[in-house]
Amino acid sequence: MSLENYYIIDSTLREGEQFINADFTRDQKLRISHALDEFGVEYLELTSPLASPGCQEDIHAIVGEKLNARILTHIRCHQEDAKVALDTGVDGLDVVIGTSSQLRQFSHGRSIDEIIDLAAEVLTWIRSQAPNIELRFSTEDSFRSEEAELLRVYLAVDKLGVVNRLGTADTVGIATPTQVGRIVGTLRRLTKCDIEFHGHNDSGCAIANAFAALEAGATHIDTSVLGIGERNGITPLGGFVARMYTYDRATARCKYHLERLRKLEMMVAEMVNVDVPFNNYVTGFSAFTHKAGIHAKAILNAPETYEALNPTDFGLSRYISIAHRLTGWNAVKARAEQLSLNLTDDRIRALTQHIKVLADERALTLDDVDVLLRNWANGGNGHAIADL
Ligand code: HCA
Ligand code: CU
Repeated sequence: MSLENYYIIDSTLREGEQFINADFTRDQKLRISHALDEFGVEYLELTSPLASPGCQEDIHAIVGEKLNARILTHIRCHQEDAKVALDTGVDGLDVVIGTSSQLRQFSHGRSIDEIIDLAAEVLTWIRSQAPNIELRFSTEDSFRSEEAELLRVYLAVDKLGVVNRLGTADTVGIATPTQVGRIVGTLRRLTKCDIEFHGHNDSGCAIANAFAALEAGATHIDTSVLGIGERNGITPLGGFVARMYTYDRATARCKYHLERLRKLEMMVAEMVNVDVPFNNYVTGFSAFTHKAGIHAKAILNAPETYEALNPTDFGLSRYISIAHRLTGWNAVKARAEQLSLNLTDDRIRALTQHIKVLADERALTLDDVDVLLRNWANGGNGHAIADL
């Protein structure tokens, strides 16, 4: 298996705009577009021009920036929507229609045969109007759709010979990697189109599902910065990139400016008024911290022992915590060296035991340990908390 030819369709400005706290201004959309383009995502997906007059103008503005990323907009399977979308000058249209019984019953009310007829009419018309546009057809709620019906829709669309890409969407976040692999794998065998996966994260599988889709032959993955979207969102850009980096570091480093990730996330987090979670992929505050003495020792010898991601590739640095009772003398010694203090290994070992005893009694800070190190380097060896 070789997963070098994958493309990110970042949907922060479409799915992400559906996040409860997102109300992007034009200026914010332009800043996000530029930051994503500089990071290196291959596509930006923008909210439908039918959503509001402002959204329509936003698309014109972003198209006018002439970014490297290709610009897509996302529309319902309606000729009227397509007409307006084509006038915006985007590079591609992402057309979607629901195929699950839930969506057919409670959303658009069409049968599978009617969906096939409508898709044929709209997609053929788009192609006749725009021979060079990138055209994608996706089924909403693919993974709760009846598999035979779903395939009937995809194969009918594929047969039209007018779309570049078929999209699969785990709209309610219930699919498992095995299920995604099966549907995408079937499409891979039966069609020559590119295949896109869009996965929600309601049950925590969005990144794993995206990876399973690629393994099964998908070519395009939808993401958003910090995963923002409807409810608790979709595959997060940073987490997806971390996944691909651990699979093939060289390709991820070559495709994307990884060191720009943190700034991009901080910017979007501020715009939508959320904090970056402490355990966020790559950029969470504890992502490169090490605590237990055994870990610290190995990290000091060779960081890759306990780090699958190299923080410096992301413009970040690791932190070894020593002010606690799980600490080890190698880490304490490394700190003494950082402070240019002269202590023999025996003294460092004794001080480490002392730190453990103190830490059993109360929480310590790095400052506390630094004071102890300096005292001991000056000949002291107090055994009471009072020496802090
Ligand atoms: C939504 C639609 C969608 C569309 C995905 C796609 C989904 O519910 O807002 O176009 O492939 O999750 O099904 O985002
Ligand atoms: Cu979605």
